[in-house]
Amino acid sequence: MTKPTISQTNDEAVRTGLSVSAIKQAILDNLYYLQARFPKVASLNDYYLALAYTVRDRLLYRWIQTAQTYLAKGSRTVCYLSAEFLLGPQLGNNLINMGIYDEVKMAVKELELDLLKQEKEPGLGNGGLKLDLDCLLEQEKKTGLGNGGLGRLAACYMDSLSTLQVPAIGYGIRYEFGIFNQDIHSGWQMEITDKWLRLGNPWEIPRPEIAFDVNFGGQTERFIDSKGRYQVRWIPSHVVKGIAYDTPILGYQVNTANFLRLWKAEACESFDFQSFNVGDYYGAVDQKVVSENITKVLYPNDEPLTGKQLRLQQQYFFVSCSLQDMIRIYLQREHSLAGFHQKYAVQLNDTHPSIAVAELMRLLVDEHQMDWEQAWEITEQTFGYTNHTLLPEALEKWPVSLFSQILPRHLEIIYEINQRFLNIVRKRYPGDENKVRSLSLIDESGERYVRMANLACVGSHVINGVAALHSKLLTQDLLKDFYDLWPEKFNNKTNGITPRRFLVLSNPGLTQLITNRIGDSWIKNLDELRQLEEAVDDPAFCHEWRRAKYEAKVSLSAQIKARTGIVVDPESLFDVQAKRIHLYKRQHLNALHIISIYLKLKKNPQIEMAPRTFIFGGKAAPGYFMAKLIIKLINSIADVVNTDPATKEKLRVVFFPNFNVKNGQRIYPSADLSEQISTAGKEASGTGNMKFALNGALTIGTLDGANVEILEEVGAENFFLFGLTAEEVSKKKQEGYSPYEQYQSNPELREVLDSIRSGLFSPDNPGLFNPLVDSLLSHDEYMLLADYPSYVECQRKVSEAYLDKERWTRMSILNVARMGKFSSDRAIREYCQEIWNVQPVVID
Ligand code: 26W
Repeated sequence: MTKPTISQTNDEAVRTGLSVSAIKQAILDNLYYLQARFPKVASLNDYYLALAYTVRDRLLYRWIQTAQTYLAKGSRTVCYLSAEFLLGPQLGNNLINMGIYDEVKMAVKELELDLLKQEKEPGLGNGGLKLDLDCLLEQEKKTGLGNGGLGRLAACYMDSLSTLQVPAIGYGIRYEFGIFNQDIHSGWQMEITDKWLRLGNPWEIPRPEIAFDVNFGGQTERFIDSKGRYQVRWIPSHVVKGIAYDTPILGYQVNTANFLRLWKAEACESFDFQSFNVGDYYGAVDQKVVSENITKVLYPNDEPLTGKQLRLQQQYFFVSCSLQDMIRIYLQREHSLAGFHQKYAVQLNDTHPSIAVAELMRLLVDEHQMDWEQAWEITEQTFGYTNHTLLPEALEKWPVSLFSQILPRHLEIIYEINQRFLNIVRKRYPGDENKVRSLSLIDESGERYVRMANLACVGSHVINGVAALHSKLLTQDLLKDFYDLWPEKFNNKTNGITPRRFLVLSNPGLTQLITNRIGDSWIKNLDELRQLEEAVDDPAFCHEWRRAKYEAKVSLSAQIKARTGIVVDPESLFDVQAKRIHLYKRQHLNALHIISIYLKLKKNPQIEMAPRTFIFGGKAAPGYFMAKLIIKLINSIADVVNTDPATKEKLRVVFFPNFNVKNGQRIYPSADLSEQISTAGKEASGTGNMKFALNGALTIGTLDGANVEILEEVGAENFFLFGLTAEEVSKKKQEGYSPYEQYQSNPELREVLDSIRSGLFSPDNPGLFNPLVDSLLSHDEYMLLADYPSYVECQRKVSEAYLDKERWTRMSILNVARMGKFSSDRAIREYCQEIWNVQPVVID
């Protein structure tokens, strides 16, 4: 691994030296001066924090270099506004990106040896601490400030922006509590609060001096200002202060360190002495509590809308802080905001930050006295909007009543934007009030709503989907009217993943094998993986390839045993479905297939099939009853199948608890088969599909989201395709789909569904899963019964293929070799060239 180029003066050696001895000394220094601990009594977490600060020191240098360079050059900057950033653990990733993973591993090993030497001396100690890098990596509390795909994509994009040396700031919310931790109690999901900040967070730098006031509620008043201009003043009912916390985002083998600026809400007055003096003690801290609540917790919903007031306050809070911060930085160099859109390319990560369109107008017009037309021109040229879902129930719309209560000035601005916009619409489509109704920012039906997707489309000069199929469906369906009006605004940017975290860090075995074969420049140019194609004919390489996969499966088997008590056979086919639990992702279709095999094995334990271990992982939104029932069903099937002597040799089912970035890094390398079985037209892209394939898993999937492009890249012969296409799904819906007919006409399917309803998997509560079976037999919204036959048939082909080890290895190598397109570097290069028009800035 070539070393980074930062020039080091020797007196900085201990503080920023990259040698094993410098790092070792720095860890000991930090243990002493930061943790106030000496080795003999220090805990693992003390060592973890000491190491984290040691690494942080070594990236701070780059961070300051980067900030100074950008300031000097006034570089055009990408601002990625996202309500979620699913960073995962930072230590390992920073070691990889700094190229000091081995040095640190060595330094920690030497520290352990010193400790062991000391152990021999009498007196109290930390009882033979197991001190190695893996244990310290284990210590890190994950940064789970996101739900799933959208949040993780934002994190991968920040990694690529730094690696491609593009000036960028990620703006988001510093939730005190991130995504809940998932425990499974007697088969049911239990949510455990994520106290990620309890032991401190070494990766963030508080910026108390970067603070902004954010208004809420109250009313507005008009006045004529000193220059005779008509102005509007907003008199809020309460003001909250937003404080910045910065987390450095290091690029891979570059000197660029961009940052993530996350906002924490605090009371302007944390203690109101007046009310205290009159004995109203609770009143004295009431403001504090109310204000801090705004960034207290992440909404654990992934798609179904909540429409909760606090959610809108969270969205406005971080958007206002972020735009005020951009203006502060801009006015450090400029005296007017006329060129604001030339400095900043602001990306709206779905509609969650789309209030930014109205907030930038308020700041330009009300706070900086710009006239409306110029302000609007700047606003539209500043924003780009990425849509991540087609599900109607996930599209955000806020009651006008709530808006007028919380954001009265923004409602006025939205009405003004709408009026001017609908004038354009009426000119373009004279007399077509249907167009007006569907394009309007206001949904006038029933309780009136503000449509955030419409605001995002009107306020942005570019709109993109996250996979080719998704972007096409957006123009044909969800945003059809906007596409007809502004086709030039629409484009596609297929998602990507960072190969640093999801291969180099999480799969060192396969990484070494690949690097030994083609060198290591593939880590920054993933298309170079194509060079692996010729290795399919190299038996030694193929053997090594199988061994790397086997070792990953062995280590996951140990994790599964440790967390669930279930013993699995690493020789068996690891069939994995890991993603948020959602009806459209069809984890229950996977469960129906498992039951069909179980029933077949019960009848004839000798049937020829590759022993299989089905592994599930994924959280359900706490209020999502059906998703929780699916988790229970999977665990109930596991209890029966894993203990049935007739089947347990050939069949194992595991629900791996608390699927998150950290556990994903364990699961992706160990899968043989990746389940991407959503109803065609429902999964916008998927990114787990890319992570599994990049780690050598073969995909069984529908023509949905990015599966379509994965199949195109790897070749139909290396992909297990089944199911209806998106067109066939909508056609079948139009023609009228009766799931009950599927049930009646397919005896095997009928037996499977009847076994569930008979209580085979819930003997003490036979009707437990009826809600699931009934919904499938009545309307089956996601076409499971229609896709069941081709799915089961495809799975039979999978089993057959797996029995042919050479063929399977060949397909696995070709999958990895052809995954170059799905690097987040490729996606970010496209965003930079086709949307943001921003150039890299090299940091010396
Ligand atoms: C309002 C609640 C809510 C919260 C999150 C609605 C919608 C969301 C996200 C848009 C859901 C999400 O994560 N979508 C996923 O985004 C990924 C990144 O583009 C895609 O790969 C997934 O297909 C998509 O489901």
